[in-house]
Amino acid sequence: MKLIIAIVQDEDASRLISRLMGEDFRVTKLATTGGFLRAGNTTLLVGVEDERLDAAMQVIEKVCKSRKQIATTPSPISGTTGVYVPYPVEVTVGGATIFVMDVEQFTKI
Ligand code: 2BA
Repeated sequence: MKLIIAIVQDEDASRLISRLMGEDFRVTKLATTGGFLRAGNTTLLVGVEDERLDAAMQVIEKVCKSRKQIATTPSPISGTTGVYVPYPVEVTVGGATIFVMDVEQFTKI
């Protein structure tokens, strides 16, 4: 068994959960925050049998879109002054950041 940890944009989360559930995957949704943008994103935990891993990955790939975002992020003016000013940055976020892990044990009690 594998555990998919998929970090996706909030805009894609609802549709992705519906699609995964529709294909009989089990999903847990976590409200998370990206370290760089300090903005909300969604992390999904999906436990899948090895033979269904590819199918789950295909659903994620189909639903999740990459988007450009302008973000204002704090950055030091100088390393020594300790003064921080916001500045705009354009970043491309997603489609999805995915970790796939081997599951040592899966138990429901
Ligand atoms: P954030 O950390 O808020 O990052 C949002 C987007 O900002 C990233 O999109 C990337 O395009 C950009 N970015 C991140 N760190 C950067 C940096 N140091 N310099 C310049 N640009 C930077 P994605 O790569 O698609 O990541 C989307 C979200 O996935 C991230 O949100 C974070 O929550 C998660 N993530 C990505 N890689 C990760 C990793 N290796 N470990 C844990 N979480 C990760």
